[in-house]
Amino acid sequence: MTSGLEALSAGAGPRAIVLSDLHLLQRESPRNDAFLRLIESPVASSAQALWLLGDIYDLFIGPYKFWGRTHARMLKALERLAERGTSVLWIEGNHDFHIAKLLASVGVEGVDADVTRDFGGRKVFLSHGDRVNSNDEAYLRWRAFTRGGLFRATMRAVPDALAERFLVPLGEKLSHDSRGRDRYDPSLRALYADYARKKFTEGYDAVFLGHCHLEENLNEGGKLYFNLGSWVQGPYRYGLYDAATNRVEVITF
Ligand SMILES: [Mn+2]
Repeated sequence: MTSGLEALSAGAGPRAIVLSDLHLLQRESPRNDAFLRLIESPVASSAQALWLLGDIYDLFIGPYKFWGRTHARMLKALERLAERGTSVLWIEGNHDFHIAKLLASVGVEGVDADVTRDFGGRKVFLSHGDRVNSNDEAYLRWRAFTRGGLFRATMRAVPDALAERFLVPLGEKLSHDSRGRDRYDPSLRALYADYARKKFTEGYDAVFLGHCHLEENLNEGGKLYFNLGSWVQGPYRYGLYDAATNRVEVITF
């Protein structure tokens, strides 16, 4: 049995698998395969929740039917998890959005917003984290445009076949461009930690962010800030959050 993918034994509190910024490709790859193995594994079906915090794919946007075909195995696996009682939440990132309807069709909650959860008595804050850096005005404008009604209506107006002809090569290009260019500003580390501390003062016990690709697993005064980093360079791993201890164990598989 592969280590890290076995079923969880009964714990004192609920546990959640946390993933963000995997930046999976449009086609089969070892990285895509690792994600599929994880969501098809006993560890995923024995966890109470699976939290996907955005940018799971390098490009996965729009309400198109062809995604149902190209991502059939992934969607089936998430559907199976939801059916077996793992609560699956997908917070949209800046590489995967306008997918809530597609996700709802397989029993997965897709959200274009920050999420507050009561998880085993812990007040948990979940976000992609792309609005943490309020100095990045160009990005925030782009974000507002791509999430707005005009962009959404334009995407809806594009026929499925045309979207596939355009989006799949664009996704491959994005993945190619981002290879070897995964260096993020280290000064963001302090900015993100301070953002988490602000959430602690608002009463949150645990704060989960992604986006900045800077791995973090901070415990301060019983509070937790966790960021998985990204899979672009690092090993294939997930965060296992235990509400009983309010800590995350990073598990490489
Ligand atoms: Mn992002």
